[in-house]
Amino acid sequence: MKTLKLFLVALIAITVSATTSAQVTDHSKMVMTKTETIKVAGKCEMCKARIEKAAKVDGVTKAVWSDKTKLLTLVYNPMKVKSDDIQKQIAAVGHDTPKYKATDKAYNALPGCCKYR
Ligand SMILES: [Cu+2]
Repeated sequence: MKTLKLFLVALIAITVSATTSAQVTDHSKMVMTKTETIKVAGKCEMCKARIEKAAKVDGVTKAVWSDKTKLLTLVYNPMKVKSDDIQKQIAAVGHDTPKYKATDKAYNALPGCCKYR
């Protein structure tokens, strides 16, 4: 009887550990994403289209900018792309970000309605 009890306990232990390791495997398959909100200078709907297009580099799954709040919400895979790299791309098309400022050349190339400075 004692042996049977021990056997049952061992069986449960094995089942539990098997379940746990299966969950660990599932976690490793998950895609890591990071959500970040950054301030991006801009004015209108044209800016919105330009900023979102520039922000959608490889590894970025979502980029939404609001002309009211001037905030860009990013969802990206930090293993693939860094926030700095995304900000560089946005600055390159003429829009200031907290870390990177657009060059005068890029800024001057913006249409009149988009001049935010
Ligand atoms: Cu604009």
